[in-house]
Amino acid sequence: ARRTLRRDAYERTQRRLTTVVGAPAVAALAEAEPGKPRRTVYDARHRTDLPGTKVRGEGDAPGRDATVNRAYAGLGATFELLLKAYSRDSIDGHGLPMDATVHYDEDYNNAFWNGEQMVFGDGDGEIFLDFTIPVDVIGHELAHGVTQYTANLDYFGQSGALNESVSDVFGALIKQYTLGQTAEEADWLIGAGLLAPRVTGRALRSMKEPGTAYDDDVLGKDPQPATMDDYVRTGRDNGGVHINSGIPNHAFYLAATTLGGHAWERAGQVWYDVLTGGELEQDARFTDFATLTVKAARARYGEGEELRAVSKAWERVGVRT
Ligand code: ASN
Ligand code: ZN
Repeated sequence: ARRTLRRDAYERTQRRLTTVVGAPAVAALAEAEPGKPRRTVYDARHRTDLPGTKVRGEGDAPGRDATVNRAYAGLGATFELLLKAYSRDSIDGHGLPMDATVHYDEDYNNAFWNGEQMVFGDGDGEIFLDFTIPVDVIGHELAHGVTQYTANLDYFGQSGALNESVSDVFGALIKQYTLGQTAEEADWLIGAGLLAPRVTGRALRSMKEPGTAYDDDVLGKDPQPATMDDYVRTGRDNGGVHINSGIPNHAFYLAATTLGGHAWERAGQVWYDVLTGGELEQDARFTDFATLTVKAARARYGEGEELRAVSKAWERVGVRT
């Protein structure tokens, strides 16, 4: 039922967008202070009405609730990476206010982007802790917003796995940017610090070694493949969107670590160019995305190591370019 609600909100946003696109005057009006985030954090107080009660607005001092402060900081870090690395003004590129609700529902074991805002559960404490703990999870949900306003990849099958992967890629980049890490220093985990102490595992996913993030009695084993040889055909999870995302995730990891240095700079730029460049179709398959990354690497950096690293990365995960 919740997924349906989320889907409805998402589609409402899609319809609203159609009326806004082509009206640059409206977008311009919204840009009160370009280059500055406009964050609001709400508290759902363990209920499910959104957005809930406003508890921290832009420029407000930190309060006593660490969850609120983490959400606020995570939105800020995401805004900063988008602006500094890609000259993008917020999620929509036009200064969209960033809203997040924390303490959603009781023992809620997830976080999501509902088409308009981020929503974070506290976890049940048995399997998951507070979903605002990993900054890459905050970045992941915000990146769903960026995807919605750009390539708008269909959330099913390979395009859905690409949608998920793009969120993991930019989630990981936000963490690395925040910590000032190079590709070789990064852990390439999504959701480190989120698993409750009794769960046997390190994180939700590993971009470095998909399929090894956890192996637990309750959660089972991390089902992610790293290459096309292990692609999972399933009807669950919208056709395995959180499963097969391991393949493009690993391709990004390979490209970024081959290049070295800050992953958001060259590998991240190539992925960002594909996501926002207007050529990626909503129903794109892995090979479509891969081909566009090769084209984007060549367009931005010429016939050099970037092009070679990107091509080789896809070859190693078994995706044709
Ligand atoms: N946290 C999940 C995600 O962003 C929530 C979901 O919709 N499956 O992909
Ligand atoms: Zn996601």
